[in-house]
Amino acid sequence: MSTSENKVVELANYHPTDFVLERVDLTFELDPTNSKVDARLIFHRREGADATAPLVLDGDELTLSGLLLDQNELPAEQYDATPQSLTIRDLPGASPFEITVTTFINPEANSQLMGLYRTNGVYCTQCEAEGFRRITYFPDRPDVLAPYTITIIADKAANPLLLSNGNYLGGGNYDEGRHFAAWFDPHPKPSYLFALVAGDLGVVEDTFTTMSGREVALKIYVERGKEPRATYAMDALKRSMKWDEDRFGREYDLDIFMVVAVSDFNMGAMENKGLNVFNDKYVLADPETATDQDYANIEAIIAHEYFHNWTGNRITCRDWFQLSLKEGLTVFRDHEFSADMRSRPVKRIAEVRHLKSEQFPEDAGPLAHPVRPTKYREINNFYTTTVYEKGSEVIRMIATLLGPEGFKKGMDLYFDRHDGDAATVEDFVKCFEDATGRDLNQFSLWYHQAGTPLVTASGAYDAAASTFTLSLEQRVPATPGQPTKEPMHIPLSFALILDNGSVATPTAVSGGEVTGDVLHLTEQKQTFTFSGVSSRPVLSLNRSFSAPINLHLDQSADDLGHIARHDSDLFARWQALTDLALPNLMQASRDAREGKEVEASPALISALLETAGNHALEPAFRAQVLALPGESDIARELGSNNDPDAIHAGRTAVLKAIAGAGRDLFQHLLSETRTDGEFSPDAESAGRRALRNSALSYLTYAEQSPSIAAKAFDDANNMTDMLQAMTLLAHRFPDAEETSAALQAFLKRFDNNPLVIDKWFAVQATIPGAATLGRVRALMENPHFVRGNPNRVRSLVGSFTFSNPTGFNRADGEGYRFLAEQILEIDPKNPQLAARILTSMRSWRSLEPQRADQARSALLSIDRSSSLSNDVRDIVERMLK
Ligand code: 0A1
Ligand code: ZN
Repeated sequence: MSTSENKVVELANYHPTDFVLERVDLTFELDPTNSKVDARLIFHRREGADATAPLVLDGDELTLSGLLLDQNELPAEQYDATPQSLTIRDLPGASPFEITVTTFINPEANSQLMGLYRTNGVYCTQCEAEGFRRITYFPDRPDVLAPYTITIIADKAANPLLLSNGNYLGGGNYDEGRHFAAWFDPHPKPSYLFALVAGDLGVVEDTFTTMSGREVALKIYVERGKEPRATYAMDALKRSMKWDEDRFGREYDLDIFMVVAVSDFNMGAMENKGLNVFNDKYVLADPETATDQDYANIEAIIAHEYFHNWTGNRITCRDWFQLSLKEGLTVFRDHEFSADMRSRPVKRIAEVRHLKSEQFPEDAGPLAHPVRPTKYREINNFYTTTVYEKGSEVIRMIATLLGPEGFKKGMDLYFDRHDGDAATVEDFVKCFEDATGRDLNQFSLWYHQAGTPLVTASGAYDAAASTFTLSLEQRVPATPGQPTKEPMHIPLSFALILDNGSVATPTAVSGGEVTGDVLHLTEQKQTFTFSGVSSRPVLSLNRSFSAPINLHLDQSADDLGHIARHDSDLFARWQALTDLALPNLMQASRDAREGKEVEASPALISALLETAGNHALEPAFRAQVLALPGESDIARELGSNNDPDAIHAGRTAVLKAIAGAGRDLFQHLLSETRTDGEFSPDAESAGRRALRNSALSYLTYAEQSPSIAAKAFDDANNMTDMLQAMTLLAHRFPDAEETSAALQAFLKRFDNNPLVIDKWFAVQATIPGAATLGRVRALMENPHFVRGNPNRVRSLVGSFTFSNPTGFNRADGEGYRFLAEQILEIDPKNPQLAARILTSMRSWRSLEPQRADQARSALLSIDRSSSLSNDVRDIVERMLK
């Protein structure tokens, strides 16, 4: 993983292993710099496998210290060991044999955070995707499943806690101040789900009684003193367990379920069987230090990892090409969970915003790949928004196509048929075909063709014939390695909305399949005709974002306004208002670029203010509407030759015009949403805070003075309000005295809380404008900037490169040079982190020529380095192709 090998792994070369792994027995003697690992592995040769094939085990930076076959030492000529592999020849035929491998590893020196490492004095593992091979030589692939017995021996005073997967077997004192614990996981699992944690941690405990009446012990381990901040996560866990029983009929299957929060972690969290390991950012929360977004993230990620117990662990992936089998499905499940816990339409709006701002650019750029790729050079680079979020959208479409009952039948069959398997995407789709009889052959192209389909639609009403005709055309853009595409099966939810707001019920439809309110677009061009439509309807298309597409449908401001007022689908209302705003924002960017005066459309202003002041609508929805498309959304719509400064200037001018026109309303909203009572993180209260904070944001445009944001900062009694006020101060009035006072006060108050310090860095890294690079460089010298901590690096470097379009894309190219410098610095220590941050340049080709040139030079400067990791090498080469 860490070395820059040139190996491409291809799906077409998949073969099952020659040897079947029956059992795994691991003994760890933990030491910060020299931990001993004894791995006893029982294998037998697979029936029908080549009788002379050697056993080849994977390694990564390993040294072999001992090797036994059935307890006897092996002669040197029978095996070859390198840091990357252990090959053993002349092994028995069908009868089982035992291999014992001894390795020594250095957890303290493991800065990649893959395999066994130490974080704040705690031993912890991360094995997905290929981290287990950094612990011992092993068939480290997801289709090798076995039950594991684990013994952990460690110094008792420093590590009172010794945890691994499965159920606790027992433990006791060992020697010289050491003690041990043994765990057994009866559920056969692949090595990527192995976990070990040892250290001294605090715990929050609870229990859950499953639907069949079994009591499960629940434990969330956090740094000592932080226990009160883990109670929300515990509540989210219990709700997740109950929801998975109610909605999917899935029950938990061990005596204990544990979550451990650590502060150094490359990703969000990891679903190790019975022992989830979390980035503490997604566990710890209290009103003083966590925002509403933090609470929502914790709820979603706790659920996501828990749901993996069935979709990922009980049924795992045959190979890493099938990653979306577990990730797309588990994201779909966590989205549905959050929708049930919160407001479904508001959740859907947030999902689609995220999909469009993260996945659509990936799918439109040099890193585009199918949900089910066919080759990779570095699997760590495929934990992408395409595999996760687009993968989830594909499953949502299956649910739309089959309806709730058909979908449930297919899921039940999947759980029945594949429990205990390492399965494929084809296996999954087949379950829905077999359960419902529906042919999903064409639909499966969603897994195999990359790129966001563009659907162009136009409607025409014929009053004399009482017909409405809808012409549709689809085109899937070329993507790397896929120059031409087949037409897809695109389910489009629709409504024909009449003048009085009711929905037309046509007497007949021709031109293609329509089921309920879903149109099936299956050909490149298709025309649907609806008969018996007595007056001109307004077409609402792709309601609830039933398909992850770009839709071009020319609609008048009046028609969009009609949808915004009348559609029963709140998502469609939000979409209509967005469609009203986008052309205005795009024109504003063009005008700003040409030095022309920017105008805000009166239709947009009145529609927004009407929605903002409409008490019949939930506050969270109104806040979503007021948060107009962002600068990156505008850049995406403009498509090419982008000037981020002009986009920023144009958008700001439109916001100011809205703020000016809506000043009274925003002031009214501010006082109306004031709450002095106790903080509650529930969705409704969070929605009220969101509306209040968008009103505040507009007022800072209308007032032109920092005083209102400074007052909000002083008055804030929770982190959501405080962070928003500090962000408004810093972003609108970076040089004001009030701003430096607030930043200083914030740092002083929270300087012992790393997760809050991350916010302090991120707010400053995202101040718009060219001057921010200097500020970021200065912040890197701040004693709070800890290079080895991924959260901190992401909060400063990542926030700057991903979320500061004007600062990062400075016309002089300094932002790109800064990124190149940082990548080369981070890469030798943590290649995964470096590669991920580098993807912030994935849309460089859509910049105007001067910036694009500068971006290319920076990428080339990375490419020229001779010592890149495989992770960074893979990304930089794909981006330059
Ligand atoms: N399976 C995890 C994501 C994950 C992937 C790789 C990791 O390696 C550092 C860690 C976590 C999930 O979907 O939550
Ligand atoms: Zn996942």
